[in-house]
Amino acid sequence: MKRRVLLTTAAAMAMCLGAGATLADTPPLAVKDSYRVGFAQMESNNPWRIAETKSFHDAAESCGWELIATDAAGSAAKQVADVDSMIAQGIDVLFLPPREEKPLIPAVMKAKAAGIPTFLVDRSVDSNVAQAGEHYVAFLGSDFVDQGRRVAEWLIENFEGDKGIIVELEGTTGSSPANDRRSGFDDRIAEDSRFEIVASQTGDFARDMGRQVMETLLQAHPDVNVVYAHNDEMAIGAIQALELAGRKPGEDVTIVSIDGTRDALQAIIDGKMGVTVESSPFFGPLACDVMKRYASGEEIPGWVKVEDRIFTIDNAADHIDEAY
Ligand code: GYE
Repeated sequence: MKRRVLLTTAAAMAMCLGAGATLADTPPLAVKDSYRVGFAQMESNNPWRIAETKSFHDAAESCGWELIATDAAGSAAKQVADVDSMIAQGIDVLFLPPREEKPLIPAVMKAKAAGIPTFLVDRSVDSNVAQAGEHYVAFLGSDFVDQGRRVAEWLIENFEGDKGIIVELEGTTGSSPANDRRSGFDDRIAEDSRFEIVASQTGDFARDMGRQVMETLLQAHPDVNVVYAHNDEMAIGAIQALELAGRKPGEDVTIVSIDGTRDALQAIIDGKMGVTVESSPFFGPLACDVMKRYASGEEIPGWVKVEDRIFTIDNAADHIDEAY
């Protein structure tokens, strides 16, 4: 008797899933003129985040979205709650930049359970727990390990001193760009014996915290002559702290970073910063394109990779007008 029930359940499941489908498939998306789209932003405390949110609002107009955008104000718990409320409001599709790798996994799982296809944008989640093509459709974003590696390579080629004493300002603890920008840079720089990382501490991707952490680390390591910040906002904060302490960024301290904000390009033009590897916040058009392709049944790779440029004194002035 028990066996018959099991068989019946299996047969019913096979019918629901249809030919070729498996339990691992992500929810389908209908082809429609207009979509109700959720964009659950994590915070709005820096130009990068503001540019990204604006890019989604612009895409909403050109792509025919009814956009529901929220701001979790730096709280992963609020970001999960924001996704809950979007699910309740009947979104067709979710774009989620997960603030941290693990705490946002419940939001990804709930969206899938509610039949809503999810695209992770700009940051990813822990791949041991949630996978592209199964729990979410794809991750749209940069190769953060490569960004860190390219910063290290620029430093190896351009640093002129005998000994590079490095302070590293890390991004938000537990976030994919902080984890990967650290490993990409640290692994590459370890291959050159001129360099030593004497301190590595989080500045939460924020200018103010970058400045404060730099102030403290300067007292413990007054001989620092390189600062690697995981984003431009912290680099600018570090420049402020260094100048306040009488140091000369660009002369006695080399500042290297990632993003490509207007302030960073200006700092490069002013000779205070050496390099910033691009990490573009303009995800709206890509989100529109990938979503439409998914709806039409096209197979989307698990990682839709964004290619990044590199900004130095050679080209910063050419790009500052388009910067944010
Ligand atoms: O570098 C930073 C932002 O997740 C790629 O987050 C993004 C990073 C970006 O706050 O400035």
